[in-house]
Amino acid sequence: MPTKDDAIRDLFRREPANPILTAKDWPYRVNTVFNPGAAMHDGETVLLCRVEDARGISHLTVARSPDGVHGWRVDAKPLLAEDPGDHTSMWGVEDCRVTWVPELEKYVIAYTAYGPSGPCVALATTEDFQSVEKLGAVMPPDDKDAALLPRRVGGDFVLYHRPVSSRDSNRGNIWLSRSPDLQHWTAPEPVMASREGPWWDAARIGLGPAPIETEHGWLAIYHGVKQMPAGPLYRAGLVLFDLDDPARVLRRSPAWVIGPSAEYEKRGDVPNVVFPTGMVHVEDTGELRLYYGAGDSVVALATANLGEVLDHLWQYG
Ligand code: BMA
Repeated sequence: MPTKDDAIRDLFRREPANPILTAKDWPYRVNTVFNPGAAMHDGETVLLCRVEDARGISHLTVARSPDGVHGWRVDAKPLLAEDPGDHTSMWGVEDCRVTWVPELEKYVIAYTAYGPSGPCVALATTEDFQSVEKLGAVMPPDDKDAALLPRRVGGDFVLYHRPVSSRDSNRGNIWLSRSPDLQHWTAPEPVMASREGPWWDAARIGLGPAPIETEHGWLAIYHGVKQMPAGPLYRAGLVLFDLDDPARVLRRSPAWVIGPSAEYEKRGDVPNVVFPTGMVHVEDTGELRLYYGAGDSVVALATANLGEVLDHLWQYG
């Protein structure tokens, strides 16, 4: 097999200050803080964190830092929360991915709205992470892990998402839909399926942070689940989509590039979970900053070099 342990081990480096955000950093009482969307705004790193409260219901709250590692300032109130009057989000909102869309001069927040019919994909926009405009649910349940590309392709916005069917033992695959206006979406087109048998990504897969445009294609991180006797094991791999046909996979890493190994990843409310949802590309240095939830309990950061990540995919994908 053309996988080199060394190449994989060194690709993403864990931030020594991990976990960079925990429930203790919150200005109000919460259970856990994890799975953050990420963006740069006004020269600062903004994380829109999933916060699970003491009832078990999640909301999304903003944390800001000058360097993306230290000195986080956490808002006193959620930016997006449950809506008791809305069937699709009466049980809370979870796991957002944030995309800066230059055409709209807005950030688009794709998140999981949760209600009695199951989780579904919802969208909202913001200019400043202080107020939001909700577009509401755009995909019926069960569907989650949605992320928008930063620009139109072939005239349409493109949203990756992960519908789950009750056939095929609930395996989840990545699909995409297209829209002229973020409101009306085409029927899903298949993009990428979970692997089979013993593979690390055989039980379910879902897209992580919004893909980044590179000259070789849209670079994305996805999570893969392996069902173990002790429970699910969440790890993450790389994928490159065609720039002009984002439903086409050009390269996919055979092995995961980051998986639970640190203490804070192997413990927590859900042990053995690395769940990437935010990515910042520092263009000057080529650094990729991957923000992820660990153990469904805390927020952690791992960094890589974009060139090395693309080389890795090219060589082993
Ligand atoms: C997924 C989602 C995530 C969670 C992960 C691991 O299905 O619910 O929010 O982080 O499971 O428990």
